[in-house]
Formats: sequence, structure tokens, C-alpha cells
Amino acid sequence: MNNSTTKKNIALAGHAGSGKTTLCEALLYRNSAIERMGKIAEENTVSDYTAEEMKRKSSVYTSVASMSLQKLDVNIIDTPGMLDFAGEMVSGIYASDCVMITVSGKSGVRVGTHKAYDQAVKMQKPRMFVVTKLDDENANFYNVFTELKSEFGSTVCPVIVPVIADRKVVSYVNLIEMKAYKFDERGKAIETDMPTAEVSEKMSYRIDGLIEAFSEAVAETDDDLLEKFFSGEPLTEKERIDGIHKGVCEGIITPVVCASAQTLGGVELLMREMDLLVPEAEENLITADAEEISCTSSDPALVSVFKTAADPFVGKMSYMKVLSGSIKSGDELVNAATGKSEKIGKLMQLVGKKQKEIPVAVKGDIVAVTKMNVSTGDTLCDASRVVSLESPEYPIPSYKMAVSPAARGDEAKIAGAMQRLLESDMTLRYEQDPNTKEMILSGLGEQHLLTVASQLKFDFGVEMVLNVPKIAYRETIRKKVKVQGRYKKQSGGHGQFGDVWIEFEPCLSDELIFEEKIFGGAVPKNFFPAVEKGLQDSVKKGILAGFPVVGIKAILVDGSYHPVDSSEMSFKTAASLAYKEGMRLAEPTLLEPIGTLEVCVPDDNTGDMMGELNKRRGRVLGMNPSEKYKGMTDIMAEVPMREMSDFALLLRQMTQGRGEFTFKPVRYEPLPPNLMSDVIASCAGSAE
Ligand SMILES: Nc1nc2c(ncn2[C@@H]2O[C@H](COP(=O)(O)OP(=O)(O)O)[C@@H](O)[C@H]2O)c(=O)[nH]1
Ligand SMILES: [Mg+2]
Repeated sequence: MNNSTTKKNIALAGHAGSGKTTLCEALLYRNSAIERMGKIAEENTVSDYTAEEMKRKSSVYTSVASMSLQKLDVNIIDTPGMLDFAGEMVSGIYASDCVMITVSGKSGVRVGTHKAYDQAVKMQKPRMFVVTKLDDENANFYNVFTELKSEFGSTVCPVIVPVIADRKVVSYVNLIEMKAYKFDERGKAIETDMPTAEVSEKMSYRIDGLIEAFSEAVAETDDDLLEKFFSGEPLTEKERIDGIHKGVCEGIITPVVCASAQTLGGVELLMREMDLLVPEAEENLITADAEEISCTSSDPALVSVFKTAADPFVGKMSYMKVLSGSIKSGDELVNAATGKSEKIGKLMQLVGKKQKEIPVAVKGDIVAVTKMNVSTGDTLCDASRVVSLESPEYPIPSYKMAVSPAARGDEAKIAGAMQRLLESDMTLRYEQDPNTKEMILSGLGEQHLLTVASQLKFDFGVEMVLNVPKIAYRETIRKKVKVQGRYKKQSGGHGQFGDVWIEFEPCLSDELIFEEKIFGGAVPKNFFPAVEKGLQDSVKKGILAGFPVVGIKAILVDGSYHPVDSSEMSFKTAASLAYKEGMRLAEPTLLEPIGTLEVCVPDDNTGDMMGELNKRRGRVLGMNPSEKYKGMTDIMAEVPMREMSDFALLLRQMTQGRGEFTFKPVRYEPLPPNLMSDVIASCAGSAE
């Protein structure tokens, strides 16, 4: 890449299977960046090159492919559409200057379309729609176009549209040029006649309507143009070009184009208009301290690390976008997050997995850099201007599974590998549950965690097993009792003897409270610690299901001893006998953890969600229009953790993947009696 050209970075985002990876392939092929067009089914595309993606026949990671178009250098950032891999989409959109959202001409607007659009809006990236798969006999561009307008509003504007006869695309009309094209089998555009009423009256009428809609959208970008438009005068080609460019950059026009990546129809047209439709990287940025800074190619170097990955051949790869100035291998830059100086490694320009070393990267370039100790979200700066940038907000991992090693003793190996994955995946957590002591892996969904498991197996050579996490119940008592614990053993020489009377009563404490009220030395003082130790050991396991006992106070009130046979050991045992008897009589019960649930659902799902929370013994605390998303409602509730195990799946089904939630444990409450036997049965064997 050299700096006399313009640099543009386009993220491809949208619902899984809507044709992003195939479109990327078609663009690269048409551009001669690759010699042969790969296919998803043949597992040979540029962007789905990892073993995991080939196995799934679907993208899992964000990949970058560069191509040059005359005086324009473009990086296509192909992101995965599956919600489980939304973290990769966030990174990809973050690094882009514009988001091209693919919408299948067959299935239309889906949840992935909304997710990509919402993310682009959130990061203030201009966006456009590409309606794909027009060669498919079930594709219907005009239905999808109507749907786009109704879902995304009046900024949606036709730019490249198909001419259809007998349900087949016969040509593509570029409304900027007002010209029609056909494409040969290698995707080369050949100009053809604009549709006339003689060919198809309906089509000609339709195209006239689209020209009108396009012209109006363009006219809206400028008062003079608007006046011209209303006076009925047609806009010149220059006015259309300038207007559409301005409209896209300002986000007041969301262009709709179309293509059939598989047959290369419309692809060249899209590529030709890319320069016009995709804005350049911004020249001003706002820092994390809300300061506006200039970011041109002559400003001090500023680089953002938007993705890191462990490459099996070259080790750690950091994907960076140069936001201002330029960098070359060997440069020292300051990591704003740590204050440490970092030496830039080799700069690689990417076409999927193919890397080409380049001497310098300038503003607007995306490069992969080898062997650098930086993390996703870091900003690297020239020492003369050290600033932090707001790092993107990633989806919160709320799908949790307990991890155990497949082979005993592999805990440390798993922890080591996980440490590496956590550095590159911002939507992953790996923590010990302090109550159950299980290692909990949290991610965005089942497929996400399964991918982590397979990465561990193939890249790090260690296998793990995923299980539903245990729930940390607790036990307590409801009644005050006074019991005796008497331990006596006569065996050969001198025996063992300990005898205690203990009162157990409910109290408000998570720890056992121990007191003694012994008169006249019924139990000698030096045995008190042994009694307490016996009780402390005992309360670790309740008698119902083996959970820790809380809210219990023990008062040693009486007892007896033997001058020879009594020992610390025998009093400890006596205390544990008293405990067992006391628990049995004191109406033991189970406590369950309750958590605060914050769930965001589309407005239409609010009623269903309320019903579901009710079924799950939830208490709704409040409901408000969502602050984050239009057309969504935030519901706050308290729900027992026991009822949450399949909530992530339910929410995804109910809302077609649009819902989000967080859940945080807050306190314990008595488990309803009708559920006691269930829990006890499922924990059989844990109680002593
Ligand atoms: N008929 C037809 N099928 C396509 C086209 N583009 C993609 N597909 C198919 O749709 C499926 C999903 O494509 P892919 O590129 O992986 O979509 P992505 O998940 O958005 O990256 C694959 O089976 C492709 O072969 C197209 O233009 N026409
Ligand atoms: Mg893909």
C-alpha cells in the first residue's frame, strides 16, 4: 500500500448465511486479488480459512482481505453473522469506515441484519445494504427492498437495482449513472439498454419510481438540489454523485445495492461505486477524555489494536488499524493502556490467511503485526501524543458452563490455554465460582463455548468437558433445639470419652457463631476449641444435601468428661454427633440463590417474557423503554438462579436472538418446600 492512494475499510456484516463471505470472495476475484473464486461448500474461501470455519462451513472469526482498485486501497473485513460470535463482529465494525450489511434476497431482514445495523449506528459508521443471492429462484429483491424501508426508515435509498423478467434478473440499473448493465460469466459489466415499456411495462414503471425515490433522497442533501427537484428538473450526474456521497457520509442516505455473488452479477458495479459509497477514514477522532484530535496522515502515529489472534505458525498476531500518521517495523510506540513502550514487529498486509510483508503502513491501513505484547482494545501512540481511545463495548457473556478437564490433572494446562484465549476474545470469561468452586466458562452461546473447547483441543492439545454449572444452595435451621452429643469408646487400654450439650438456634450470620455457657467446669476450658472445631468442620456440610450451613448459632451449655479418657479428639467427635442430631431436630431447610435479572426484549415480546418470568418464580421490579435500543423494553426482575439455567436459550428462541440479559446473584432465600425433594435427590451422595 502506498500513501498516494485513498484507503477505505469496509466491514461486511449481517445475518449468518446472508452471503458475506461469498460476496467478499466475488469482490476479490473480480478485482483479480485472487485467481479462482472459492466456494463455501468447497471450504476454500479466502476469509473462512480456519479449520473451525471449514468444518462449520460458516464464519467464526473476523478476517481481513485487501485489494487495490486504481487509486483506492480497500480492506474487506468479513465478520461472522452468528450471534455466538458477535464479539468478532464488534471488532470488525470498529475497525471499519463503513458497514456493508448483506441481506439475503431470499430470506430478507433477519435478526443479524438488525444486530449489524444497530452496531453500526452505535459506532457511528455509515452503512449500506447489499441484497444478495439474486440468482436464486426464490429471491425477490423488491419485497426485500420494501421490507428494508419499513424496518429501517426513510434513509433507505435504492442505488443499484435489478431489472427482472420472468422472475430472472436480466440486467442491473445503476441509478447514479442512470445506466443498465449485464454481466458475462466472469462478471465483466457490459452496458445494455435501460428497461423500456416495450420490454416490460411493469419494470419500466418500477424503475421510474426508483429513479424518483433516488433523486429525492439525493436532493434532500442540499437545499438548492431540493428546489431543483421540486421544480421537476432532473439532477445532473455530478449532482447525483456529490449528493449520494455527502448523504452516505452524513448517514442521511442508506444506499441499497444488489448482487449475485455466486454468478458475479452486479459485483463489478458495486466495486466501481465503492469509492463513492464508502467514506474515507475520519480525520478527527474523539479520545476517551472527550478531546477532539486531528488524525491525518501527517499527524503523529496513532494505531488501534482491534483484534488479536494466536496464529499457529507465526505466534501472536495483532490486527491494527492506523488512525493517523504512519508506522514501520522497529518503531517504538507507547501503549496508552500500560504506558509501556512497544516495538512494532513485522507489518503484514492480509488476504485472509495469506500475509505479505510491507515496509510501512499509513493512515487508513489495516495490518497484522507479529509478536507484539498488546491486547485487543489497546491504543499505540507516538510518544509525542499519547491518547487513549474509547474501546468498543462488547456483548456481555451470559451463557455459562462449568469446565472440567477430560484427563485428571489438566487444570493448569486448561488455565494456561484459557489465558491466551481471554486475551483475544473479549466476550469470554473464565472464573471460579466461589461457592461451588467450579471453574465457569462464560460466553455468548453454546456454539461459542464449543468453539473454545475445540480450539483448546486442536491448538493447545488439552481437552475439557462442559457441564451445566452446579447451583450453590445452602442449608439452615428454623427452630431452636437442645441436644446431647456423647462419644464413648472402650478399646483395650484407655478409651475415649466426650460429652456435650449444645443449643442450636437460627441467627443472621453466614458463619457459624459459637458460644459457651459452661458452669462449674462440666466441660474443661481446654476442650472448648475442640468442640468449636468439631462444629466448624460439621457445618461445611449440611445433612439434607451436603451444602454449607448458614444462619446457625451453637451454644455449649453442658457436658461431662473423664479424667483419663477425654481428649480433644473425643470432644470434637462429640460435637459433631450433637450437630447431626441438632440439625435433624431443628427443622433443617434449603436456601436458594436469587439473582437480579436485567433483560432487554423487543417490545412485542414483553408480554411473553412477563409470563415466562412468572413461570420461573421471578418477581418483576420494573419495566422501561430500553435506553440502548429503539423498540425494545428493559425488564428488571429477581429470579431464583435455579430457574435460569436455560434462560439464554429461551431468550434467543423467544426473541429470535434480539434479546440480551445480565444476571447477578444477590442473596439467598428459602427454597419452596415442593422443590426440596428435587434438589435433595439431585445431590444424593453429597450429604454425609
Ligand atoms: N445462490 C446463491 N447462493 C449464495 C450466494 N452467496 C452465498 N450463497 C450461499 O449461501 C450460503 C451462505 O453463504 P456465506 O457466504 O457463507 O454467507 P455468510 O454467512 O453471510 O458469510 C452458502 O451456501 C453460499 O454458497 C449467491 O449469490 N447466490
Ligand atoms: Mg461468512
